[in-house]
Amino acid sequence: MIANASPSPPTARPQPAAMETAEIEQIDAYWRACNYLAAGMIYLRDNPLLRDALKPEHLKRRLLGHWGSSPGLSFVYVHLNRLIRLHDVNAIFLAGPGHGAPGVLGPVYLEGTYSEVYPQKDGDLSGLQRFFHDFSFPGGIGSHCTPETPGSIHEGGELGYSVSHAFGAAFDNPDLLVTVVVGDGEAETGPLATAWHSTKFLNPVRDGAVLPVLHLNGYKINNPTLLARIPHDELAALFRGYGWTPHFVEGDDPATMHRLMAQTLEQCYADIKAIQQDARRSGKPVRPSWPMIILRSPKGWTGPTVVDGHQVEGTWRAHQVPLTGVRENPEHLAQLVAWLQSYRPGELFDESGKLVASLKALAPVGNRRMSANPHANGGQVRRPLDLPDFRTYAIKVAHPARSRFGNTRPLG
Ligand SMILES: Cc1ncc(C[n+]2csc(CCOP(=O)(O)OP(=O)(O)O)c2C)c(N)n1
Repeated sequence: MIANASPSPPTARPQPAAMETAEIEQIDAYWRACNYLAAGMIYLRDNPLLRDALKPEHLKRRLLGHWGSSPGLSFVYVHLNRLIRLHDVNAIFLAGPGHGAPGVLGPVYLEGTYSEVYPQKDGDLSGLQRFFHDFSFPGGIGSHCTPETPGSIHEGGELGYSVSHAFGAAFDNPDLLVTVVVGDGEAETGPLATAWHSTKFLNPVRDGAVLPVLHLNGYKINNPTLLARIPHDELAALFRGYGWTPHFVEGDDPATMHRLMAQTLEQCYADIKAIQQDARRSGKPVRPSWPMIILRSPKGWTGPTVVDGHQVEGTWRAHQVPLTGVRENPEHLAQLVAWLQSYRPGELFDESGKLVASLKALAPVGNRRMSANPHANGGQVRRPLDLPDFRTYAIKVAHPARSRFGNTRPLG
């Protein structure tokens, strides 16, 4: 276990500058594109950019996928993109709630990696149609962050292992920032609750860093979550007790949340760099209090607010498919159109169906894209295993049945 750091206060640094309004509008437009794709994946099999009036035959017969988690996941993703561009960060992204894959697949598609790996889903209109059509479709794209998802090393199907996987990726990887979104439902599993302690084994001299974003959207399928219900101070104290420094990003107004998230991420990144620089300069593997983010945002953020008189946004009803029966119910169909159009796809995609150039420029390029990072794409970072000849470890037995040897030590 790593020794505790001395209680000296961290060096004071200037606060990161607040985002300008124009930049907020840009990042919000990129996030709208992500949300449009997430909803499109769940509902549409044709007419991907609503260039024709939406008809029942354009819709999937079986609606599958999880909307509720998706806007929060892509919110974190687009802000990490900004951090990567600003500071040339070597980062990867793990989605604990891997069922929210639409919120990850969207940004992965928008940054071009999806089309590079699967050229039949290139970034134009027909590629987009195939991308939507194939999501959660037999033989198509998995409904979770399956291993085929570029940049995914954590599927998130069985909840509970995201933080352990994140630390596994950071150990012995000094340059890597592993960001991991943890669902508040997932956080109630035994494996996840214990994994918060992993900082006790993280050596800032030799290992990379893990930046968890605990996503308090309040519900785990149909039930409220514990961490979203306890008082603020108790929640902060809990994470301080685990050895983290929690930073809160809370609200539902997109512009305010963009500003706050950008500032918080920059603060956390600066703290991580300072911890690593101090440790690497002194060579002392002390255990600091690492930063983490607690993101409290509505479940199904920006989705349908009320359906059939019931509140959906911000409740358990947003977990999976927030509007059902859209092929049969004209009112729901109209509501789906209004929802999709609320992202203003006409402003986000050009004539050919590609993301407009001004937004494309917001993603990192090449291997700095989290979806293209070699650390998160199978087989790209390989070293041959050190496999000595096992025969040389055989025990010489002079007299059978008269000598005693243990097996575990030579095997080890
Ligand atoms: C170990 C385990 N238990 C139960 C489930 C079923 N399950 C799928 S999603 C979900 C709710 C997850 O809630 P949360 O982690 O908060 O994610 P979000 O609310 O963002 O969807 C549950 C219980 C599961 N996938 N894995």
